[in-house]
Amino acid sequence: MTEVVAWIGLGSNLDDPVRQVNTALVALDSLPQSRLLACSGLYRSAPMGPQDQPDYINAVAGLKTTLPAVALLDALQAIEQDHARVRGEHWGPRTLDLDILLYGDDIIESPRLSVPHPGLAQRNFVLAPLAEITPQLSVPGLGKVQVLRDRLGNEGLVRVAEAEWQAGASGSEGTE
Ligand code: A4P
Ligand code: MG
Repeated sequence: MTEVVAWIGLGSNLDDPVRQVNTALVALDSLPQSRLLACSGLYRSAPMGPQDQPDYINAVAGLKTTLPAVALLDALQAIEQDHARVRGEHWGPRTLDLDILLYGDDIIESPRLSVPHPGLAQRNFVLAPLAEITPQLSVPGLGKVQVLRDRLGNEGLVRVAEAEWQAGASGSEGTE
């Protein structure tokens, strides 16, 4: 079975987002045929899309896995369901969103999956945590993560102090 490194984007802006992201990381590490290789720090980011929603907590994790891409998507959606994710408005608030940013260097265009994730190059809340853990990685068709990250500014983005997220601090949801 082929082993690949998949890069997963995590996002939450409801019901104690720091806790949602931390428990999602534990769930990722527990997936079958998979092992968590790396995870970034947490970033607080202004919402993209509708503005009448709380700030997000975003992070990125690297997962070594032999799960095929669609099986990985199924597993991620099951974790989202465990986190009481209710699919509502497009780009609307959510307890947990798990996106496959990259699956090895595969390019996938299917009804359920677009990989690399189509928003990757435009989102500083994805590229900043990704560059923190794998700056030299090449994104198929787009180039190096660090170069892509450097093209974007830091607008709306703040890295959360480790003392805050390691304590699983609550009260992180909001618009400070
Ligand atoms: N899908 C296709 N490709 C992928 C992929 N690479 N990874 C399909 C995961 N899913 C993928 O997703 C809808 C469908 O996308 C899935 O059923 C899957 O088959 P969803 O999570 O149900 O819906 P969504 O998340 O509302 O839509 P979308 O377009 O995925 O939104 P995004 O791009 O995830 O953006 N602001 C900040 N600051 N931080 C955020 O994290 N996130 C969003 C959601 C909006 N604003 C944000 C943030
Ligand atoms: Mg999504």
